[in-house]
Amino acid sequence: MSVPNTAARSAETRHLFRIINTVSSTLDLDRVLRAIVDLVSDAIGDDVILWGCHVFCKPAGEGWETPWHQDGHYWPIRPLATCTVWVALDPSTAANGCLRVIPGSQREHVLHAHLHESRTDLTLNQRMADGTFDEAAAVDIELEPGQMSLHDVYMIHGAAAYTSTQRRTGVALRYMPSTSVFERDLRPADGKTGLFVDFARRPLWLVKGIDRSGRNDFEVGHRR
Ligand code: NI
Repeated sequence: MSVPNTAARSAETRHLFRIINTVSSTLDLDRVLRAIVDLVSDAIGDDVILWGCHVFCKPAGEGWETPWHQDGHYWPIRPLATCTVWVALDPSTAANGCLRVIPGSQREHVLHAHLHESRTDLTLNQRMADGTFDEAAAVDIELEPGQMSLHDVYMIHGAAAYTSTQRRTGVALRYMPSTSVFERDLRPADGKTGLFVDFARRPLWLVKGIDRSGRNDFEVGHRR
């Protein structure tokens, strides 16, 4: 996410609250979320844990580039597995820096080396080395508000910088199969994003099936 100035940030916050109020008052969210979990199940199996939810908001004219990367580089889930659901709240197009993916790059389940990037106008400071994949194969994932895409933890993806007047907002829901374990003590060695993420206190929700691993903790991080 880019970091807008204070006035822009408060305007974006008000905008997000308006969206959330509108969505929650006009949709049967429970039904929608169950339908999403069923789609995720098709990809990762019948036992599903929700472990993350991020709102991304790139204000008009302030969209930093997200360098090519694989999410698995950053996350303490072993065996590594996650399906991300990206739900568009604004139009997400090539013109305003939509998600770009390298089709099929997830198939071999290989995490490629990432290099430190010293540029400060990026949303991540690690990027894949040049020559490790064919950028010409990239596909733009263009979405209308309410549409969504799913991508695997190994998929190579990124987003171009843009100066469009169209804001781009979306919600990313992160789901893992319960055959994997959210290892709270694990600090992915190279996962330096520049942002502090407290994996030790991250709450988990079992949203379908049972905890197949028997090792995931569904108490930590929840408010009582
Ligand atoms: Ni990513």
